[in-house]
Amino acid sequence: MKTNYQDIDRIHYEGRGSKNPFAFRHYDADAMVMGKSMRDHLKFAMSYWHTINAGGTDMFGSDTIDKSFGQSDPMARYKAKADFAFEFMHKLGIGYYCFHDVDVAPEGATLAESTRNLEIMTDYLLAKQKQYGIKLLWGTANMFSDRKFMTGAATSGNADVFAVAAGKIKAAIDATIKLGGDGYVFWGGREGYDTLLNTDVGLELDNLARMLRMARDYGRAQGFKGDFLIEPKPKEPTKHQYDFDVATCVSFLQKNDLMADFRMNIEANHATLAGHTFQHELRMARVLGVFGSIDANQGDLLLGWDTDQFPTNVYDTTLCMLEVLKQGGFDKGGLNFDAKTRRASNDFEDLLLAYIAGMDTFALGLKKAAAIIEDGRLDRFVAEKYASYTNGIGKKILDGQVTLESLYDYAKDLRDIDVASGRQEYLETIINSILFD
Ligand code: XLS
Ligand code: NI
Ligand code: NI
Repeated sequence: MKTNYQDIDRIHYEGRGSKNPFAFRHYDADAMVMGKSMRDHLKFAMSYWHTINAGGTDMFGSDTIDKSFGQSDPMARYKAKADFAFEFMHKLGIGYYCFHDVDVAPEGATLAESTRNLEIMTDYLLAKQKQYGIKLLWGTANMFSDRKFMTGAATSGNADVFAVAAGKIKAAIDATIKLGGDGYVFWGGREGYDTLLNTDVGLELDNLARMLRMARDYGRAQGFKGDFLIEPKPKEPTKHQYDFDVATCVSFLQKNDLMADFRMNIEANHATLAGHTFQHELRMARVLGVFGSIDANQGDLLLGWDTDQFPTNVYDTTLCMLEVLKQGGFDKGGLNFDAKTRRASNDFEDLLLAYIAGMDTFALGLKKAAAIIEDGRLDRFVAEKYASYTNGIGKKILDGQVTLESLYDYAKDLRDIDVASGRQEYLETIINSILFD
């Protein structure tokens, strides 16, 4: 199978029978699902770092695909990258993108030089956004790659590093506002530790809170109305990251009085690294009131690291979209493919095929999640499971009309309480029948 990237036209919906690899079988952007178009439900975004920059380097070998786009001069190269990026999104019908500062502009020798380059490039990106009708979903600053961040950024032991990190955040928030971004992400790649023997956890956590507070105050003062997003991840590159999972992040935000401005950017592979399912993290975010955005990918459960694979598991995307539908859809968030093609998938066509796979898997997941809701058996089962709280003593408990003493009196002579079966296997069969019958 050999096709030239340049020869591939825009990707269209051809439906379920199609065997054309460069077509959608499920993603029909204008098709309506539960009263809303698939495009609006899914809000797909392209990750700039993986798609436009990553060349397949791993611990054992160098790049397998050349993404210099024929340019050696740094600024010319970043402009060529942007040209490719927008044409690529246009081919796929993707409406949003996400970036780190260093993904879109060459780094200078100083913060001032890097910021100047970023300003030049955001002018360029803004023109591209207008030309193609594509929007920025979120921006962020890379505070993990450069060697000065080796022991953290906001949580570095070196105050100069803290200052540079703050400056980078300022410049990246400015860029995000200029490009009309709906979110600003904090992924604390190196905000954690490798050993407690050399770490003042209390100071580091307080400094992290100081940084987030300053970012919030600066962004709001500049008129940023979007979400500040924390992206939980338990480990990698550090052994232990402070933003371990949704619940950990929420307790940190609550302690530091930041709940009003921050939500979660939940990544599938980070959830599984934390020992949770993707659905668990989404459910926790929903229940705790911090559901923001999603980094759509999948991990390999046999491996202990972040493989950032394109999502192809329909079961997972179905349960994900079930949570999104129950949330009432995305507010300012979307589905960012924080995913990279495998090192050995090294043609530009593979990039298209990977996005088609991810978009179709989420489109199918959306249809199946809607089918689960329309079917109603799952919701009815859950409603019945908790029915004892809708009247009698259960209602009194929910209404706060009981005490330990009154419950003692109520319960003291109860015998043989009949708790209904959880019926897990039956419920899994319902999901299977909706997915595969
Ligand atoms: C890495 C993270 C990163 C964030 C943005 O594991 O997923 O890509 O999404 O800094
Ligand atoms: Ni991510
Ligand atoms: Ni990741």
